[in-house]
Amino acid sequence: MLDGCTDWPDDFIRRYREQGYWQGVSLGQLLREQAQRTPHKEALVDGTRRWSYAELDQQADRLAAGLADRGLRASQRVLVQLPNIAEFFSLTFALLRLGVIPVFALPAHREHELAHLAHLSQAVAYVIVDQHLGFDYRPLARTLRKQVPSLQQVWVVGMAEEFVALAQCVANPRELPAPDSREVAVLLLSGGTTGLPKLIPRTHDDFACNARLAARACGFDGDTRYLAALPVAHNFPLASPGALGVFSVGATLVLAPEPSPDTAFELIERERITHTALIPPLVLLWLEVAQWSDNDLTSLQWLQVGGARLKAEIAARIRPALGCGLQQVYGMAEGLLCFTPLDDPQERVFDTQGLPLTVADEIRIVDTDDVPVAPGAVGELLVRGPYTIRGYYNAGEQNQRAFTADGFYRSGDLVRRLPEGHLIVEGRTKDVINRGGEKIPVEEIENLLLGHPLIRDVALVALADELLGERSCACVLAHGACVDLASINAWLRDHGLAAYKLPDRLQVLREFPLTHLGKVNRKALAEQVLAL
Ligand code: AMP
Ligand code: DBH
Repeated sequence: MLDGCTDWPDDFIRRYREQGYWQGVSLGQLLREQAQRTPHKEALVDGTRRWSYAELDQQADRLAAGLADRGLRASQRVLVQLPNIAEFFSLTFALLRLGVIPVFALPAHREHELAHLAHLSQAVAYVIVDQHLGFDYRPLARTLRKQVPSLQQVWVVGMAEEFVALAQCVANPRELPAPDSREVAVLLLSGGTTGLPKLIPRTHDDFACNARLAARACGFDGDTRYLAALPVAHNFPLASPGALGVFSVGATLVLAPEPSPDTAFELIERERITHTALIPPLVLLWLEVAQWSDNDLTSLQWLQVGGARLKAEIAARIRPALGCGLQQVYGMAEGLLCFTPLDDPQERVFDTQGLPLTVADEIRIVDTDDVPVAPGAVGELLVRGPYTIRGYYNAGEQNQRAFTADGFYRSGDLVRRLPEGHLIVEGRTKDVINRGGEKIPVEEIENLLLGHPLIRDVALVALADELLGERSCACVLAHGACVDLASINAWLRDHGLAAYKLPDRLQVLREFPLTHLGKVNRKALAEQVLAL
């Protein structure tokens, strides 16, 4: 395995192969096999461009040959920062076929994160688009080149200026040795709202397993038309089941340049989209716009929602407003994926984050001493399985903390398990405000406040406090009329909340700061409120 990565122990490797989780096929081969089965089927749609499976396969081969001519070699890393465009996939499959490892940055990342990623991965090249949504990536490339000596080449989709156009990096396809399926295929970014991202090595075998089984859990088949509204560099729309899930069943991927309802609703109507995936804040936006949109959304069968806890009140509004079913997705780029089964009763779909994808996902729910909690009690989720990593890339010391001695990943998520196995995410280990020793469960207060008629959305954050260590601030987006702390707290008390859990402060805002993927950035929010 690639240096700096932690392999599974031999007995696990044997078991995952015997049980068919790992099929010994590289991701590049998967596309090839699909292109042989359904060459003329539409693989992806990007604006007016429509590529069949044969075309996507060939574009990848031509780029692979051209990039090999430019000196790219197996196991080198390439920093890829592309939005939802067709070239994301021709390039990715080209790199996969060369055994070159893409490091997927999000389009929203800037110098600070990119320099970190380039250093950490020792990337030899950086791939960008000239411009996207009004942002020019070329000045960013100039800065990065100066900062990171390993970055020798910059390839640009579009106008390259002093760099090299990706369109120039093509050559006649030639036979290339297929990479070993046990090798690292891609490096994903760990999310989290604090600190700089860590790199997550995913192998061909484990990532293919991830996408194939997720596609099955979501009912993808050849008739599926999936809209990628979230940035495809992220694990959710990339492989959970996302684009790779689409390609694993010969379905069609439609790319949206950004996830606004205006753009997405047009595409859903025009492309007869059947499935798409969102994070909760976008669900809210889509629900609001759907009220007055006259786009025809009737083709939409399933909306997958994940990335952060979806509130049951909002879950209940999805079918009435959008006319489709809800599937909750609880996942992490480190591996484990959970989905609510498509035939689950409504209360399970609204109130749980689903079942782990496979019986081989070993789940432990533990207290702060790593002792398993009683059945049904809340604890930290630890996980081990055929598509969950055993270590971050080049992160010896962090790995000591993030993994147990027997290879379980410490998710940092607080969950509980229902008797049937469904997991409910109750928060993160740090998602409790410790108010002078009294613990305030953030989600509980947020859920309550969400029921207040004047509150549209809410995030409860911890503010540093000399006396108490931390105190709580309810940051709210309000419906027009004014809200104040006294009336909110009176209302919370009326709803039976213990006095120690009442927010210490209320801050009405026009919007929340978001992470690059669009989750509420609690750290930035707390800083913003403190600065007011
Ligand atoms: P990331 O580190 O960006 O891969 O984010 C993974 C984390 O997002 C998980 O460990 C959870 O904390 C959170 N997450 C993902 N999906 C859900 C969900 N459906 N409900 C609650 N939290 C989620
Ligand atoms: O939040 C996530 O990282 C996430 C959510 C849903 C994820 O990685 C995934 C599905 O694969």
